[in-house]
Formats: sequence, structure tokens, C-alpha cells
Amino acid sequence: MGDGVLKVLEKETRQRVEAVLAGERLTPETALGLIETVPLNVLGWLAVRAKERQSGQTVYYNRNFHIEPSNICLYHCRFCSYRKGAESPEAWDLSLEEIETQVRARQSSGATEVHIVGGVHPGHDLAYYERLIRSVKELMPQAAIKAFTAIELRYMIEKAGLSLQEGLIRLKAAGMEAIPGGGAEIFDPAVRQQLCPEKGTAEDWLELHREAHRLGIPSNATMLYGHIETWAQRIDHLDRLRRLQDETGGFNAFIPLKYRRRNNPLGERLSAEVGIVEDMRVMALSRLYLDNVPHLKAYWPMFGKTTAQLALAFGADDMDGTIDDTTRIYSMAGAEDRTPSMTTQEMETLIRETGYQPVERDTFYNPVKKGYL
Ligand code: V47
Repeated sequence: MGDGVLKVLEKETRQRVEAVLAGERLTPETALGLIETVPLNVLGWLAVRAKERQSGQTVYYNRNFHIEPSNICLYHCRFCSYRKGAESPEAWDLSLEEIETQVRARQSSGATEVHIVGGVHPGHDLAYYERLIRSVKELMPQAAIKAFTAIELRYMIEKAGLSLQEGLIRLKAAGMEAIPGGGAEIFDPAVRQQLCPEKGTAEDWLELHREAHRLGIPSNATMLYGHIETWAQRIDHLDRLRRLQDETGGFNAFIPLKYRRRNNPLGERLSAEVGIVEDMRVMALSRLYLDNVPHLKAYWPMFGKTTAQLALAFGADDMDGTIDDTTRIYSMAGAEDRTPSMTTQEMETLIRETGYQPVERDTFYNPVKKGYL
């Protein structure tokens, strides 16, 4: 690609592309212009250039599994197919012994990360979550614990009457080494009000991550897209994340999460999910806008393995993990993989098929040496 392609673009579109090529930082206005005018293939090309400056020919993955202690949740987010009230026959609430059994079954799996998230359970407190983390860490000292969305964290910390800093220090001492990116949804207050009015505000989410970064706890960020939000609201979301990252540098990865519409109240209002072209535009724009976030995840349990592969041609440099059939959030909302699980071999093949070099990483993006575990 290059001059030939640029020549056929309208003058204004070409100028936008040239500004990106010259390394100019996107503003909300230029980003909107880019999305409205630049063809998909050019957007992909720009995003791949940005990805390759960051991680060359490498695409990362990790060996991980999830623990979802409970889907009982106080809140009623309209996009969620997973939350249940305590009385529901579909609710689960694992005991610590059951969680330990899940971990023991994976002690020799070579997993380097345990990802723990669940509902905002009204019956559990900070002491319970500290116990949970300690017992997982004791059984699996070689794995990093990436646990709890900002929403769960704020709930357990506020319930304990502590400041965010005090609560995070306690959880870190128990073994929480990183924070996943969930709960961000869309920061725009009007959309948030319609989607998840009970959840905290954008500032609440950002404040929790800011505090974690200050304490040396890295985290991820997500954006739930493809429901009622506009492009301008997506860009506003990216802009707020970029500003926090300028301040702290604590985000490792950004994960755009495509909204899936089965079995949730919002899905009844929408006639379709967004298509693959829009998925790829969101991926590419995320890579270009978040010029200070090193990694962009194509989260395969959410949009399927082949779409995740394609996302590697639109700026993604991370495929997340092997999962081992331990998350239900996406299959309950209609994702194709009912029992999401991959071997490392399958993961490496998927990455090699796109022309990139697979590298197994840990939670902090250090390469894991082969034969290490
Ligand atoms: O915040 C809920 C999303 C998130 C639906 O940090 C839905 O490495 C689509 O944050 N359709 C939780 N999405 C998952 C999450 C995550 C996933 C993978 C990796 C990481 C990471 C974090 O799942 C929620 C919400 O945005 N979600 N329901 C749905 N129907």
C-alpha cells in the first residue's frame, strides 16, 4: 500500500491519512473524520503499521483460565445475560471448596494467569475475597491473579468502609496482581444511564484504575460496543482512556467487546448485532487512537476464532488465552463457542495462519520461555 492507494482518495480523506502517517495524534474530530471517510482496507493498513511499531511481527497469547465465583448480582445491566437474582434456578454461588477444586484440576496446566470475575454479590465482603485470592494463590503460586472489575472492587471496598487505596492495598497483599478491564461499558453518561444505571459513573471506573496504577497494579480497559452508542461516543470513551493512560501509564491492554444480544433485555430492543466490517473498524480505530496503550486484544470467546484472526490484520496484537472452558459471559449471550477452550498448539496455528509469530506471554507481557513450566 502507499502512494497508489492514497492517490485515489478524496483530498480531505488523503490529508487525514497523511496526518496519521506523519504521526499526528488523533483528536476526537479527526478520528470521526477518519472513520467516516477512510476505506476499511486503508484503516487496517494504518492500524497494522501502528501495531508493528509496537510489537513487530509478534502476536501474544497466554495460558489462562477463569474463575466465575457467582453470577448473582445486585445490578441489572440491560446488556447482561449472565447476572441472576439469588432465587433464580440458573444462579450459581461456588463455595471456596468448589473454587479450590476447580483450581486443583488445573494445577499442572501450565496456566500463568487466573482471571477471576463475577457478579456484584450482596452477601460477600472484602474478607471473603481476600480469602478467595489467598487460597487460589496458595494452590497456584506460579500464576498471576488478575481479579475483579472496577465495579466489583468499588463495591467490596466501599462496603468495608475503606478508601480505594486502603482496599486495593489489602487485595494486593492477598495476591491480586492485576485488574481486568470489565465494567467500563461506555463512558458516555446518557448511554450509561440507559444501559446500566445502577453501575458507577465513568469517573468512578477511571478513579479505581487510577488508584490501582498508582499502587503499581496494572490493569486492562474494555469498551462494550455495538448497541445504542454512536461513533462519537465510542471515540469519547477512547479519549477518556487515553487521557488516564497519559497520566499513569498503567494500562497493559485494551479490549473492544462486541455486544452480543441473546438472553438479555437490551437484545429484545435491537434487531441485529453489528457486522464484521464494523468490528474491524472499531479494532483499527482503537489501535490508532490509543497510541499510548501497548496492546490490543482480539478476544476470541466474544466474536469467535476466525473473526479474532482477522482482527490481527486490523491492529490487534494479542489473542488472550486458552481459557479451558471456564467462562460463561459470552456463551450465555449467544457467542458461537459454547465451550470456549483452545490448546496452545491451536492458538499458535491460528496466529501463524495470519503471517504473525505467536509468543506465549504472562500477564505482564513478558515472554514465557518454552519448557519453563
Ligand atoms: O464488563 C457483558 C461484557 C465484560 C455482554 O481484562 C458483554 O483481559 C458482550 O471485561 N455481550 C466482562 N459483552 C468481561 C471483561 C474481559 C473479558 C476478557 C478479557 C478481559 C481482560 C476482560 O463483559 C463486561 C461487559 O462489558 N459483557 N455482557 C454481552 N451480552
